[in-house]
Amino acid sequence: MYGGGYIFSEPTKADQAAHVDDPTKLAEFEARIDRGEKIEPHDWMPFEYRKQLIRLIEQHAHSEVMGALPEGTWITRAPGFRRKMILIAKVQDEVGHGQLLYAAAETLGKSREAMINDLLSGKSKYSNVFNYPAKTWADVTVIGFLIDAAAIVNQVANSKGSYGPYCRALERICYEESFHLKQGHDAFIALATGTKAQRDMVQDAINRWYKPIIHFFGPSDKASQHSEKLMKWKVKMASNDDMRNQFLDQYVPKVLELGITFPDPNLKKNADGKWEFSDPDWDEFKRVINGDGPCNAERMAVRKYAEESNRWVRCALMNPMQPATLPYA
Ligand code: BYC
Repeated sequence: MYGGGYIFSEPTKADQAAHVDDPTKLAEFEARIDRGEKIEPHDWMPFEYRKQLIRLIEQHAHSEVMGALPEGTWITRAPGFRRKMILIAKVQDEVGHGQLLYAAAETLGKSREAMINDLLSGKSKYSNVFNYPAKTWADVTVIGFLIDAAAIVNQVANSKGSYGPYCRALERICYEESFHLKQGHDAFIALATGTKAQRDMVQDAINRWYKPIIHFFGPSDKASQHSEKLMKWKVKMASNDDMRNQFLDQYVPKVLELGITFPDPNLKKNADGKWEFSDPDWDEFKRVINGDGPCNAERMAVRKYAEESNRWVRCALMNPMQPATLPYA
């Protein structure tokens, strides 16, 4: 349905458990990684490296596409024509990022159709943050400013990683995200320096988005299942806690300088440079990433509707020789 002609059959759990990589090839591969070389699609790679990359890039692609939804609902309601035009362009960019990332994941052998099916069936995850509602225009400014900033911290680090197609996609995405961040910051400042009602609205949005943003970088390093392997193979270039810390370092001051506060009395930077914060309720994080957040059902319903109602476009593209049934003009 999506083209590409890739052949991929999901390995069974038994196949995975039985798989052993050739030790000589594995050693050569790891030496390449240690030398900082890029791995390309035609190169030999360990089974687990391929599997982890598919998981991570696919989740990232889904996050971009699902991430277009909360902001997308505000296009018609954005305040003024200028903000509407900017938001249309931004939402379009996010979907384009999904396109780039699906293409990068396809180089590893999983078809786009299989990825979309796994999203729609709930098998694949996507970023926690897009399962929260964008209730007011201030939420859109928080997404554009702080979620995009958080994404940039993650993506700039990982664009220096080992898998060529993912790194190149991330580099391109980061250029666009930098514009998104600037527009989000600009819209955030406009509210934070506006009337009392506008300031209250932006404070309320920060109060609601603080926890999901802390969750965005994933569980603590101690609880992270995949970090060790991914960092060894330079897919992840910084740990979850380090990325979260870098984000807090860069962006907490930018919020506080506008007189907006965070709903956590324990948020502070220690002398060792590490940020401390209250327990952000990791049970809530687990519920949200496993399908039981405030907006999971709604987001999936919208995605399923789009998939179904646009099926005819994909069918038409897959069959260019179909004679036209209507005159062209
Ligand atoms: N949300 O072992 P861990 C954007 C899962 S969109 C959901 O630490 P890992 C934008 C994790 O998958 C860009 N699930 O995982 C778009 C794993 O579950 P599975 C969003 C999460 O992979 C529109 C389990 O928890 N960015 O910028 O080593 C508008 C254990 O975690 C999350 C990306 O997608 C989460 N937040 O590290 C505006 C970046 N965190 O798979 C903006 C790509 C963890 O075993 N992803 N989980 O079932 C990554 O870099 C990494 O996956 C993470 C987690 C750092 C997020």
